[in-house]
Amino acid sequence: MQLLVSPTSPYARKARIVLRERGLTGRVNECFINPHQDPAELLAANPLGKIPTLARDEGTPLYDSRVVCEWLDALAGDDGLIPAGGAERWAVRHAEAHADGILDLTVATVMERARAAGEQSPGSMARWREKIERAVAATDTVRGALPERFSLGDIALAVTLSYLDLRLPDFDWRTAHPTLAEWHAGVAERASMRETAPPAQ
Ligand SMILES: N[C@@H](CCC(=O)N[C@@H](CS)C(=O)NCC(=O)O)C(=O)O
Repeated sequence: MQLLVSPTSPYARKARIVLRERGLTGRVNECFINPHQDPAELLAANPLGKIPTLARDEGTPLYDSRVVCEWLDALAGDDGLIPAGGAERWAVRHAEAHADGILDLTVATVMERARAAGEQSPGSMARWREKIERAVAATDTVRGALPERFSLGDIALAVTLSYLDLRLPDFDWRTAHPTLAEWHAGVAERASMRETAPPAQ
């Protein structure tokens, strides 16, 4: 089975962390590609040309990090990273949606910055930045609802905060949110986080 990823994609990093946390690295190969170059193996599996995409041994390929993470977690068996039901399940699902929302705005900002100066929309970028800062300010509360046990919610939130460090280094979220910073530092120590850290840009 092939998991199509890149070293910097935060969405792919979620799935790469799930592989490690669930002991699946021997069953699923990580295949590094650049999705922005539309490689044939990616387009053959995912017409949207996005990562992560999971090319399974049997069945259709799966894509979108939420689907891929849930499928991998189920593949590994019980007692996984997503509670089966109840309030804990919704807290984990909500934390992932919250984190992915921040990622979407951050990725949009990166793409906008890559456009020629005259084609950028400073108004849109300012609005996205307000949303990012507002959502990060709400993250302690979102995190506080998560189960005691390490979950996909923790993974998504930690990956997102690390991605802010990579792409919006001027946003000093640690000074504004010291409790969140302390929690992030603890999660960042995990082997799964260290092994998937993006290369310095
Ligand atoms: N909602 C998707 C987002 C995936 C996504 O946008 N991945 C980016 C990499 S960070 C990508 O593949 N971009 C290539 C492109 O848009 O052409 C997910 O959670 O998997």
